[in-house]
Amino acid sequence: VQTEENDSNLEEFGTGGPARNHVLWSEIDRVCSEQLRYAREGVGQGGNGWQIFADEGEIKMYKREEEVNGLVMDPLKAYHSVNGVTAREMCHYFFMPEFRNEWETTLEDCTILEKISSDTFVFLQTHKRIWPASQRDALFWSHMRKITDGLDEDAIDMWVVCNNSTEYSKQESKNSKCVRIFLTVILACQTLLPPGKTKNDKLSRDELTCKITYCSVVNPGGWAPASALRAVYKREYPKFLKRFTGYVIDQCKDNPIMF
Ligand code: 6CM
Repeated sequence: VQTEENDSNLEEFGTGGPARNHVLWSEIDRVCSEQLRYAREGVGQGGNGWQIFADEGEIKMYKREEEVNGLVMDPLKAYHSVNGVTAREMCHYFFMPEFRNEWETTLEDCTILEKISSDTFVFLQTHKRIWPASQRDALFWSHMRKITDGLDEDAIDMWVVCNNSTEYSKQESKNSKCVRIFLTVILACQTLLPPGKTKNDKLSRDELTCKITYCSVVNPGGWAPASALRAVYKREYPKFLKRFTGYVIDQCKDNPIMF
């Protein structure tokens, strides 16, 4: 039987593989580690500026209000927990571009500029214009990896996807009126099983729990009215997290479990 573990000829997905020789690799590796450390930091008891702005069931969303030269750059940290899917499945649907249009409601166009390796791509994404601001686009690398250290005590595995803007590819906007945004995003997921169960047991999907942390910082790249931008984020982030996780649960429900 060929498995990912015993076949050294197969590139091991989630370890960087051939991306390790790429000029962006040291940045990708560093930013992923920094973002993971940041995702693991809690939001405290309100003393350090995190304010809760969405609290619906398992979803808890926090922001810190920050402006740089009048531009809103509020960091966002969100927590969620869903049943029926694994950490790898959650990250797979976030990372793979063929599914993005199904859950990403702000997207107008998504182009892959470079496939660095099976777990590392460079994207140019054009987002829908939101009145009264100019249209925005983003050029970023995206990397999915398996995390083997520092897992929560109750977790059996962990996967992350990290997206970070880059200027390495000097691709012009598809629409000359677009303003380029700069983003840093991490989706960090851990799989939990009922006590005593392992992934080698025969499991049903209702025994799976996926614990999610999502962090993002978006620099709007140019002027956008602060109150309108905050109103957009307040509406769009909970919508994104609900829609995205619901989409993954739905896609996975009749498929074999992927760890
Ligand atoms: O992380 C998310 N999606 C990823 C895959 O698409 C990726 C993209 C992030 C882009 C986030 C910025 C979108 C907002 C652009 C509009 C700004 C216009 C301001 C006008 C105000 C009046 O990391 C999910 C992103 C969910 C965003 C709600």
